[in-house]
Amino acid sequence: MADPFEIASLAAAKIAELSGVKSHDIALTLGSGWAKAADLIGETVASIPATEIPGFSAPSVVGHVATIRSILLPNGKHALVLGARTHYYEGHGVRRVAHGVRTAAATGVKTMILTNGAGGIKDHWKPGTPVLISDHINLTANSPLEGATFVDLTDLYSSRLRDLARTVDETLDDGVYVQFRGPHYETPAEVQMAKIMGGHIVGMSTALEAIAARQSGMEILGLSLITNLAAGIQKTPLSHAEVLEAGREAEPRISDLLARIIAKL
Ligand code: 8IG
Repeated sequence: MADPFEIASLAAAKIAELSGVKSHDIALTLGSGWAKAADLIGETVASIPATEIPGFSAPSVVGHVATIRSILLPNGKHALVLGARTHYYEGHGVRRVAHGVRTAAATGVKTMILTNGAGGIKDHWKPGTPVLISDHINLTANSPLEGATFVDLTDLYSSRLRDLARTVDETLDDGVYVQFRGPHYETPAEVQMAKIMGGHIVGMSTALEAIAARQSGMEILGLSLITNLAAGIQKTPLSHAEVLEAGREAEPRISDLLARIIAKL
């Protein structure tokens, strides 16, 4: 199979060709609840169906929009918005999971913003609360890195960028993100395990992407929208419909937060 970094370069070249933007400065992966941020951060220069870019394919989850957008920010910087995340649980392997992040790096991006919808373990968090990711625990038993690639993950979720986010909203709490494989949600016992391990947020996407982003040398900001309390923390069963509803309800507020953070980068 072709080298994943070569496919990422091909994807970056295609984005440059179709958008007319030679290089990008910032990239965002927008998870559940965060999609409206793309409309607020600047002027859309190009909106490209992900299927036109090498290495991307149609997403499998309703509510995940498969477009890649180039946005001109008010400060003159260029942002690449990846609306086409591939989740590990889709079963296409870690190369496909890392492709968006590697493509961003190949377009010149130095700051990678990873957002997601996730479950909360801290019981005072309410659905609709945005939180900063401070670190992660990767429970997928996999890595996007291949071979003897020993990448340091200290301060993976940049403390500099977390501090900067708190200049926009000083009330932002943070937590350790625990990535499970999914696509099932956790059992209450698994949530208790994650809590005992030091976790505060449960999700299915961001840890593997962050590792790939660090390998590519980007600085990372991770943001979770707590759309539900994790299984057993909330007493009622989890439902995807409830998750989407919490996302929709919080969307204007968190999109505005993200736009204001990006303006400071
Ligand atoms: I949205 O409770 C969302 N994504 N693993 N657990 C996991 N992923 C999630 C959850 C959750 N909620």
